[in-house]
Order: sequence, then structure tokens, then C-alpha cells
Amino acid sequence: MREYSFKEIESKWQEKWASKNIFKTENSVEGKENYYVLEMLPYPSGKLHVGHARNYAIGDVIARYKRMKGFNVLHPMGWDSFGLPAENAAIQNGVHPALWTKSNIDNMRRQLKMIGLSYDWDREIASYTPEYYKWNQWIFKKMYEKGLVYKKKSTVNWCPECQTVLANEQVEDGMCWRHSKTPVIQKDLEQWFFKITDYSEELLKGHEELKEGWPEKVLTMQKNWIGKSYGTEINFKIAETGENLPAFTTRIDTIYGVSYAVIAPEHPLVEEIVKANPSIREAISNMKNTDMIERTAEGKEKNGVFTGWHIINPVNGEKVQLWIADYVLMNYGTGAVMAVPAHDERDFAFAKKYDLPIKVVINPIDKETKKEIAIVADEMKNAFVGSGIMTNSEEFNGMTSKEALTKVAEFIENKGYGMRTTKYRLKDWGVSRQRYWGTPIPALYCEKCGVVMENDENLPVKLPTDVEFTGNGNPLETSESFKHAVCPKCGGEARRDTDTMDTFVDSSWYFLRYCDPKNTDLPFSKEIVDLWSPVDQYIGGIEHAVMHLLYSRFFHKVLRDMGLISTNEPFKRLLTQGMVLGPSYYSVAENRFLYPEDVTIKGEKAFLKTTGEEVVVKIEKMSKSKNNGVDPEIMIDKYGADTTRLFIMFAAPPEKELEWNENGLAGAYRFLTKIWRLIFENKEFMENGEVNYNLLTKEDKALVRKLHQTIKKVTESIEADYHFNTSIAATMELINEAQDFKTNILEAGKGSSESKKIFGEVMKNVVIMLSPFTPHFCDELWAEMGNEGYLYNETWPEHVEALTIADEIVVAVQVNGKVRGSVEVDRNISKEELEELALNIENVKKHLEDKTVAKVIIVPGKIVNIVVK
Ligand code: ANZ
Ligand code: ZN
Ligand code: ZN
Repeated sequence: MREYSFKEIESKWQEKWASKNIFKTENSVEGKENYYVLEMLPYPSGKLHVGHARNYAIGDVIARYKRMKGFNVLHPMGWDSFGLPAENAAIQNGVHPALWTKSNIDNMRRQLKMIGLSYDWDREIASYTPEYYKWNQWIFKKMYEKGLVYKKKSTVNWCPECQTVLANEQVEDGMCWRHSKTPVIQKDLEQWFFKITDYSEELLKGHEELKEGWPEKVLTMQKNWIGKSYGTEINFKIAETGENLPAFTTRIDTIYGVSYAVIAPEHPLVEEIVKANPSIREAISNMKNTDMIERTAEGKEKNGVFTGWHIINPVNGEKVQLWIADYVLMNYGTGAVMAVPAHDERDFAFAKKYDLPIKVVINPIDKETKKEIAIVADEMKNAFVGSGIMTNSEEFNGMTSKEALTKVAEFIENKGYGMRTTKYRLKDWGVSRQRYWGTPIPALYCEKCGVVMENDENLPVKLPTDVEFTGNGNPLETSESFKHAVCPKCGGEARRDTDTMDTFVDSSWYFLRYCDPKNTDLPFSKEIVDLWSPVDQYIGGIEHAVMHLLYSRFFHKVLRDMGLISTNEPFKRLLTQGMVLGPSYYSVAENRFLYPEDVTIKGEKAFLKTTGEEVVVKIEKMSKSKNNGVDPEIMIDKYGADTTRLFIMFAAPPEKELEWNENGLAGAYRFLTKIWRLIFENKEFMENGEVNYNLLTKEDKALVRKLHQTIKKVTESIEADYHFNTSIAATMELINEAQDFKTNILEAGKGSSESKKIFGEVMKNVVIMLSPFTPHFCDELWAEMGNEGYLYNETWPEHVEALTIADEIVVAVQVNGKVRGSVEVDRNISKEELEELALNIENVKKHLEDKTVAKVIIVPGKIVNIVVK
């Protein structure tokens, strides 16, 4: 028998698949339905990590399975290859970002190929190529023409280290996400924005279309991010100037409790206020300089200053102080808040700090007595934010606050004090980055014509090569050839915009480019994209729940509104795979995470080899900083791609966390060698040919039944949320039965004329059903069993329902309701025959002695109850 030498086998089949180009996908195939499987576009950091490996292995199983189910499958791969790390490498090592990126891509592509993934490499794309980013610019222009791109001055989060703008999500606890020790500062810059807020409502409504196929968790995260609030915009009058000050509130029921008002430090009124009261200028500029996240964080100390001005509450004519405070943001609502400290936590904290009045307008209801409890403002420790009974609110007193929410709003509208509105938390998407390694923004500035977009025929605006990477500022500013350009409108001198686009732009439409990756006239042809869109199954990490997935949905809708595609949503089904966990070893004495090779493991405990210190063992997400990652390439080298894939699929369902352990890998390897041996050593027991089901023995039938039950189970587990671990477990059971059958029937010479055909049939199906998981291994065995071609092109088996049901059934026999025995009978046995058999069971006969049978009740297929006197 040949050894299972996985290295040879894996490279042999990888070469065969590549040379025959079997994964090449046509855009349509007669008689086949299209199916699009996609894994999230990776960033080419240079080395595959285990999270990637899991992501792609899952996608590959789905792609191969769907293909075998008769679909025409699109399964592409590419590179999200713009972004900071390449530029940082350029700064540190002097390599041009393009070279660094290319060599990373080459290495990662090589690693992907080692895993045996079924990608159509002819469709590979890389966002750093001009062929790709040209279309970012083209789409940017189209969006500009549609009024979906605009420029505005805005306060941005700025990392002095990165010398770039950070998105709010890139600020963690006031620090840069890449530089955990660098505080983020605020800076005013002219920025380009995408008007994603035009789509707020549609992005929310689209959830209807997605709720079948997307995890609820992701939809909830997007919903919160969009943050729709129903409320009222109410006008206050400024006592000193008579000007209007609109404020947005979601709690108009608390209008009689307003005891001061607040505006954001960026509010347009502030300038006028400072003119009237210059002494507060400095306090205001200090507020502006704390970052946005910190300013709004719950429990954060709030800072403010009294303006000297007052506002008048329209419902009762009360005059209260107007403040400026950092907890109010300019870009939400109207940038002004009617403060109700009795019923809002932030207002309460602020009122306590600055000794502002607190007025109760809602009393809670006692849970037991159902009576109103009058609360006293002076004694409050916290705001009362719940609902209750209205008080101190004139005609609304005694009403429930829930009811008052509508009643007060109606009152306000009738009086003309304000209007009910909805607000969204979602902000426009700032896309300007002061960086080199990204898509140049195709805008120019001309003295005569102002802002002008580059002509289509001059796209792409390519990244120049005469730049310096010093680590300070934007390298594009150092390129004279880039900065000085010709105005596309008047032909005069113009200055090119030196900002590049957020790399999320690249990944917002790449799934459409895969459909038509070589198109030079358009980003993609509509006819072709219509054959594939939406992506049937998208797979990636939960970390992309908001930004990438929301931006892609936004782009998709914009492109649809431009008439470039027909569908509303980019991804029909989304699978967010779980994290990969591994043990980390932390030494308290040395205050560092150790590498696994530095420790000795004894049972659950681990000790530092050099000192013998017991170290802290934790199972947690694999990461560089904890030294607990595994290198997929090393695993593949040691166990083979098939074993690694099998382990990944078997150890946990895709959406759950996966705990990496080498024992599991070794187990997967043993399982494969068992099948290997079973097939190699028993060729004499495997026959091909039609099985004649009329000639089967009881044991033959049992194995046939197990086969069909397994096909059913494996298929159903894949179809239902890709529970591959269940599929593999079912196949393992079938193999065990087949092995017993071989030993007890075939080797013992007890088989029928059909037994070898059945055994052959079982082993053939095992190999087919395992092939999406362990494709090289299965193709090898497939050939060994005398077959031609590749399992990728085989048809997935279908079970026959009738064959999953046993002919024999076991019927319990009772005497006066007590079980006294059982009989195994043919499912179709007649009542008379069954009664006869039941009455003749020895133990039953004993209980019938000296008694007369009154009647026999038969529950078909289950029970025979003999009633005696
Ligand atoms: C009065 C009030 C009383 C409020 C009360 C709440 C409780 P959501 O639900 O998240 O939309 N607000 C309005 N604009 C703001 C801004 N620019 N910056 C900071 N806070 C702002 O939040 C709406 C509530 O947040 C509004 O309702 C307002 O405070 C505050 F017992 O108005 B409320
Ligand atoms: Zn930084
Ligand atoms: Zn001009």
C-alpha cells in the first residue's frame, strides 16, 4: 500500500487543477444557475494568518459544494492593496509602496494556492493598480455630478504620528488605533465627503430585504449606527437678541422641566456670543480641542461655560440660562439641547457640576401600590429617565408621560412652536486622506474655474513616482509633477488635489468588478453584473459589520440609481465567521507574553522553561501581541492542507469561535489515513455496478440505509447554515459502519451478490462528500478507485427517502399496559400476523397464564397491548 504522502498529493493536484484551469468561470453556462460566493477582500499584509485561512476554507467548501450541486459558481479573490502599512514600510525601509505591496501579494497568493482554494485566478484584482483605481475616480466623478460628493471644512481627528485624519472608529480611548500611545488631536481641514446621509432611510429599510440572510447582530449594529430618532424640533427665543434657537429633543414630554439650554462650541451663534462676551473665548477653544469620542462618552466629565444670554421657553414663557458645553455636538440634531437635568443623565451631571436648577416634571409609579411617588429635586442622586406621571406641566399634569409624548408634540405643533421630525445619527462619509498610498482624488483647483474634475479621458490620475517618504506630512505634496496640472476646463494652470481616498472606497464595489474584471470602458458591464449580483454568499469577520458593509450597501444603491446595476443590495446572505482562539502564556515575573516554545506544558498548567515560573494560561483570540498565533503555512507543512481544512471545518461551526489545538489536527490526520487505508486495502471488496435492491440481505439493507441517511444529513447540514462539523461527523459514522460491514460481512464471506457493490458505492460517496473539505485527498482516492477527472466536476449525491427508512421495525408488546417484550417485524406486517407473534413471546405467555385475553389493541408501528382478565 502506498503511504498517504500529502505533500506530493497536494502539489500534484494543485498543478493539475491549474493546468486544466478547472476553476475558470464563464459568466453564463447553458442550463446552470449562477451562484456567487465571496470572501472579504484581504489586505495583503504579507503573510496569511489563521483567521484568513478559516475564512477562505469556509468559502471554498461552499463554492465546491454549490458547484457539485449543479450551479455555475463564481469564486474570485483579490487584494485590498492601498493603505497605511505600505506607506509606513516606505518610510522605514525606503522601499516603494508598490514594490512592498506586490511582494506581499505574491507571497500571500502562493500561500492561498497551498490551501487548494478553488479561485478563478483569471479574475484576480488589486486595488492599487491604475486599472482598478481608475474606476474609483470615475465613480467619484459621477457621484460629484450627482451632488453626492462635496467638500466642507470640518473638524477631524488627527493623529500626529500618522499625519493623517482618522475616522471616529479609528480613535480608541482618545488614542490612535495604530498608535496606542499617541493622543488624537482636533484639526480643521477641507475634506471631501460622500453624502451617505441621503441614503439613511433606505439603508435602514433595506434590512427588510436582508433579514433572512444576514445575522441579526450585524443588522442591529447597522441600525444603531444609522441611529434613527423620532423627536421634535422646538424653537426657543434668545431673550437678549430675539433670535430663534431650534433644539432637537426626543423627550418633548419634559418641556416644562427645561432649566437651562446648551449649544455646541461649534454652533454658529458662538461667534456672536463671544463678541458680546470675550472673556469666555478661551474656555470655548479648550472644549473644541477634546476629541469627539471623549466628548460624548457616557460618564465623562462635562465642561461648559455660561454665555451670559438666556432663552425663553415657549410653553410657559420661562427665562433660563444659555450655556455652551462640550457634551453637545454640532453635527447631531441642531447642535442645541433643551436641558432637563431631572430626566436626563448628562444634563443632571452638568447641572450638579455647575449648580444649575433641577425641575421634576415626571414622577415614577410605585410598582406595588401603582401610586405616583413625588420625587424631590434636591434629593435626587440620578436623573429619573423612565416613564411615569406628568407633574409641574400645567394642563398635562396627571397624564402618563408616554401619552404626553404625543399630546405635548401635538400641542407644540398647533401653537406653531415646533414640528415633529426624525433625525439620524449617521454622518456623511469623510473620504479625504492626506496620504500617498491611495486613489488620487480626481479634482483640480483653477484660479479661474474653481474646483474642476479631471476629464474622463485623462483618468486614471496616476500616483506619481517622484515623491519622498519622509514620514512627515503628505508625500504627494512633494511631487511637483503631480501638483502642477492643466485645468481641464480652461486649459490654464491648475493645482491638483493631493488628497487620496479612504481605502474603504476600494472595497465598496470590488465585488462588482470581479464580474467583469478586465473591462477598460466601464467599471463593469451592466449585462454581466446582472448575471451575478447580488453576491449569494458573502463571508467575513464581524469587525466589518458596520463600516465596510454599510459603505458597500451605500455604493450599491448609488450605482443602482446611476443605472449601472439593477439590484438593491450587494450581499444576499452574510456569514460572519467566528474568531480563532489559542492559548496565550503570560509571565507575571517578566511581564510579557511568551512564545509557546518558551514554555513546558503539564496538563492544564504551563511553566517558563528557563526559570520554572508557572505562567498564566488563557484561551483567547490569536494575535501578534499575545504571541499566540499559529502560522497556517507551518500547519500545512506539518499536516497538509487537507488535514488543516478538515480540522478547521470539524472543530466548530463556522459562525462560532474555533479553538485551535494540535491534538485536533492530529485527529483529523488520523481520520484521513483511516479512509486512505480502508480504500487501499480493500479494493477486492469494492465493486462497481448497479445494485439490485431485491437481492439484499438484512445487513446489506442496513448499510444502504446508513448511506442514504448520511447523504441526507450531510446535505441538510450544509444547506442549513453550513454546519460542516455535523456533516463531517455524519460521514465519520458512515465510515465506521462501512468498516464493520467489511470486517463482519465481506471478510467473513457472508456477503450477498450485492454486498461488494454496496461497499463500493459507500466508499465512492464518502469520497465525493468529503471532497469539498479535503479536495486533494479525495481527488487522489477518486483516481485510485478507477475514476477519471476531478471531483469538482462531479455531481453531488442525492438520497432516496424510501431508502432511509428501515424495513424492519421493533414493536413493544404490553400486557395490560406493562411492557413484557418486543418483536422485530417487517414494516408491512398484517395485524393478524403481528398479534400471533406477540402472543407467542415466552415472557408474554407467562403473563397470560390462567387469564383470558379480552382484546388486543394495536398502535401501528409501535405497540401491541394485550388486555387480559
Ligand atoms: C431634552 C431631553 C430630556 C432629552 C430628557 C433627553 C432626555 P437620541 O435619542 O440619541 O437621538 N441631544 C439633541 N441634540 C444633541 C446634540 N447635538 N448633542 C448632544 N445631545 C443632543 O438623543 C436625543 C437627545 O439627545 C435629545 O433629547 C437631546 O436631549 C439630546 F429627559 O432633549 B433630549
Ligand atoms: Zn497614528
Ligand atoms: Zn480653469
